[in-house]
Amino acid sequence: MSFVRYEQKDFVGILTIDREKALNALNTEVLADLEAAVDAIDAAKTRCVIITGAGKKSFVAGADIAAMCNMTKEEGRAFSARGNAVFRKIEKLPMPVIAAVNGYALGGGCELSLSCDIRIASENALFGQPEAGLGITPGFGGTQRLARTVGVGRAKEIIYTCRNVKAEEALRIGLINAVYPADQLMGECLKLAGRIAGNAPIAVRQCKKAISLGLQMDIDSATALEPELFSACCGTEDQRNAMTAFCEKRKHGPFVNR
Ligand code: DAK
Repeated sequence: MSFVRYEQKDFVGILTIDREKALNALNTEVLADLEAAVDAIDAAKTRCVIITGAGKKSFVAGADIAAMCNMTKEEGRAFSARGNAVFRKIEKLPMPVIAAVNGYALGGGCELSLSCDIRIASENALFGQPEAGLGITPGFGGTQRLARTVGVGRAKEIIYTCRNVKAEEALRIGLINAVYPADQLMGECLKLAGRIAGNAPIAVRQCKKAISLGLQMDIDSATALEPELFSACCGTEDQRNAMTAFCEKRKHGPFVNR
């Protein structure tokens, strides 16, 4: 039995981490299933992915504490490298990924949400990096992506104090993009995903690349990257059709990903 369910709704892939009795905590089996599910995404027909947690209480309550209890230094290094590799794979998916954060997003859960492009949360969502209180550091990219998302000072304060961040504050500090009542979360995420999927897939993917790669470069290299990604869109069927339709003052047809 897999700890990750995958469902395809039109152009949107929905990935649900399903280990509800442990609040979807990540152990090696869950990480393996997550990686297999990510690897199996059909990039040709998937224009946006949503990641969420099973149940009403938790997105992911962190890495599995019981599994980490007696880790040796070598095992700790391997576990951290494993999680980082899977989360980086999610971050590098060609299409946008939305985290539908439906409750606890602690430790590895917060880190998983940070490897997604966009975070949408329910009102009961709770973010935090409790690792220092457990005698460890965040090991799945939290020290890097939280600082890049909310700024260095805020990230350090959240990580050093291990305090939890409620959805309302998460919205205020830019950790999430929007917050909705729990029963509306999935509907709103599907709406957002549908809106993304309604745009030219090749162009959206080049936009993701431009932002994600460009942010890691100096401004000269980053602006030199833009013409390359722009030119990759030129001459595609979708670009020609959309621009011709504009010039002829009519609506273009659906995008075909060519
Ligand atoms: N790990 C394992 N089991 C967990 C879990 C977790 N992170 N969170 C919850 N559970 C389990 C509970 O043990 C409980 O199991 P049973 O007793 O029923 O068997 C079940 O889920 C329900 O949890 P509670 O009974 O505690 O539910 P409550 O509503 O009372 O409390 C809670 C919910 C989320 C506040 C509480 O469960 C809690 O504080 N959980 C731990 C949250 C946490 O500290 N998360 C961060 C984990 S540390 C690294 C690699 C990775 C990482 C760091 C380093 N390297 C190797 C370098 C990442 C670390 C983390 O994520």
